[in-house]
Amino acid sequence: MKLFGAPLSPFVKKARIVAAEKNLDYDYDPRPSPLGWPEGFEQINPLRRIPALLPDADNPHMAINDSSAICAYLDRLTPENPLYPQAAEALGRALWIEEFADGEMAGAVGIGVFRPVFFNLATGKPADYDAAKKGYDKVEAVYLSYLEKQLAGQQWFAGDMFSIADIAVTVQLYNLSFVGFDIAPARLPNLAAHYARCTARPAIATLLEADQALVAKSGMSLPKQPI
Ligand SMILES: N[C@@H](CCC(=O)N[C@@H](CS)C(=O)NCC(=O)O)C(=O)O
Repeated sequence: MKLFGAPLSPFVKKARIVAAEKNLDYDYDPRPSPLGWPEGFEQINPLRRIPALLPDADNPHMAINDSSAICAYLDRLTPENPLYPQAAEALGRALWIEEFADGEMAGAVGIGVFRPVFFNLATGKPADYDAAKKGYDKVEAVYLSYLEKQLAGQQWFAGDMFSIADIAVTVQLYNLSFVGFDIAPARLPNLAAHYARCTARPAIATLLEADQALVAKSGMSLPKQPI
């Protein structure tokens, strides 16, 4: 199978974390990105979004698009390390938290915080940290504070297992951290501990290290922001 999409996309990262947690091999094409699409990518995903997955690399018309669809597909490929709870309530909670993180929250993180810094720098403009700070304040007030409460008294978001919900939240927190906005443990202790727990997992740590190596190589400066 072949997975498409730039590594810094949180949705691509979600799919890559699931593949890594499940010990699945895949070919990887990192080229498609909101900053540039390879010719013909619409044949794979008419919505022109990443990630996209071809179970059969030679058949672009049978793609599975959207990270949620891709992750559920990958989970079913092997019974090893299931990432979706079995019990109805825990499954429902996992899918809700995944949707919460992937939907409006991802928009607020991506457009409000990540883009004013990273897209500006990647296109030769100065980072707009004023806009990003405003964006971050909204993300914390509306989304992170809700997630903090959801973790009260529990290690993981859904039931007692690491699941797709934990991955979906982690990739969003990572994109905040990537552009300098590390969540404050004093205000969000449960979420900060959860993030540390998730990013210590080898499947996740390896991918994040690869991103940091890319940034170091590019010479881009992404200073930590006081929040
Ligand atoms: N719900 C989709 C969202 C995918 C998405 O929006 N990806 C972004 C990159 S992070 C994208 O492809 N954006 C296209 C654009 O901005 O033109 C998923 O979970 O895969």
